[in-house]
Amino acid sequence: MGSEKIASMKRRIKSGAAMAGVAVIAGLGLTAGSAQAETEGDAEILAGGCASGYVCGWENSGYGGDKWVNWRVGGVGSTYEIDWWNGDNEISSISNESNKMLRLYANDGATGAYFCLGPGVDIRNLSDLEPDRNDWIESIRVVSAC
Ligand SMILES: [Ca+2]
Ligand SMILES: [Ca+2]
Ligand SMILES: [Ca+2]
Repeated sequence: MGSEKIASMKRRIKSGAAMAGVAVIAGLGLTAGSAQAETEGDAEILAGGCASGYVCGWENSGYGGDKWVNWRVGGVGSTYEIDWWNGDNEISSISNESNKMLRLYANDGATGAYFCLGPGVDIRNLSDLEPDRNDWIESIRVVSAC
């Protein structure tokens, strides 16, 4: 209950900052993309810059804005805790560049509702999922099967 309240407060605070920074973020995105072009393959570029073996999650749809999740995916059973301030209930696009099946959870500590993201799967806009999973994910666990 308390954490949901904080999350929605945080969203309101941050949305103002995001609006003000739109033009700057777009410019940085272009720079980052061209820098990565020399070291990564086409698939990683198309997914907005996520290294092989990693799962990445962005603040905005289209693999844009702050990349709050950039985790080198561990073995089955390992959990990644998205930071409560930098990422919880903010992820809008995600790219699984690992060969592992991932569960993406509504709450901290791999608890609550979840959905699965297969190996190599990218979701450009989590709002496209049914039900809507935009600004929803709080933790990630590696599983052997969904
Ligand atoms: Ca979290
Ligand atoms: Ca977001
Ligand atoms: Ca959530």
